Amino acid sequence: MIRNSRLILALDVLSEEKALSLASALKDRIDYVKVGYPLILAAGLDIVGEISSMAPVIADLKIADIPNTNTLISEQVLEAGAAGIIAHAFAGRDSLSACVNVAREYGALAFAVTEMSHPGAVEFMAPAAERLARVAKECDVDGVVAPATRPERIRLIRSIVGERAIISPGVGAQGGSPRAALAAGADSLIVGRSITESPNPAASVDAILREIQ
Ligand code: NUP
Repeated sequence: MIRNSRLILALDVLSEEKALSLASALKDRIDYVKVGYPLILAAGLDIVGEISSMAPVIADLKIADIPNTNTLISEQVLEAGAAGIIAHAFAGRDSLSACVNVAREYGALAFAVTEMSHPGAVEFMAPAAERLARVAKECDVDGVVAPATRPERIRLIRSIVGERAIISPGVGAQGGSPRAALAAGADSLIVGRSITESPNPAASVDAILREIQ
């Protein structure tokens, strides 16, 4: 099932039926399905287990609370079947470590956000991104999230996190180039709307795969 496509499908749709049909149609072309608040709030936490039966799920809850609450959130979503979680690094070492510790207990992956992909991230996150990347490394995350919209930032974050995975959202709908993000050092691309809103999602995935392989 895992094809090492370097593609993570962001499934930000609001219908369980649409989510399951997209996951089923695309599962052999992608490495992970990323689900977040939109789908989990709309369809319920069980959607994590349902999609996990087709492809491993990364739960993008951008966990950013006190350590105890982070532990409880991580446990809930990993118990539901997620293979990975995404937390914010800005809540600090203790909060991020809480997520990493729970991920280890479940044999799951833990990712930390260093700098987000949207324009507003340059206000507060970009100036702190290098420190956030160092915190992520010190907390022994498996990987970090860095912006495909600003490949030069991926390059910088790569110089800090070394061999750890970099997963990058922001291609397609947010304007980033898949090839530029990978050339800058991203390991995998997180792609949502340019696939999920396409009239032919499988063809859209194939077009991205052709572009990056
Ligand atoms: O910095 C980030 N930017 C971003 O877009 C961190 C994220 N986790 N994301 C998520 O990636 C976002 O919430 C969405 O699920 C996906 C990008 O989707 P799209 O812009 O390709 O539709």
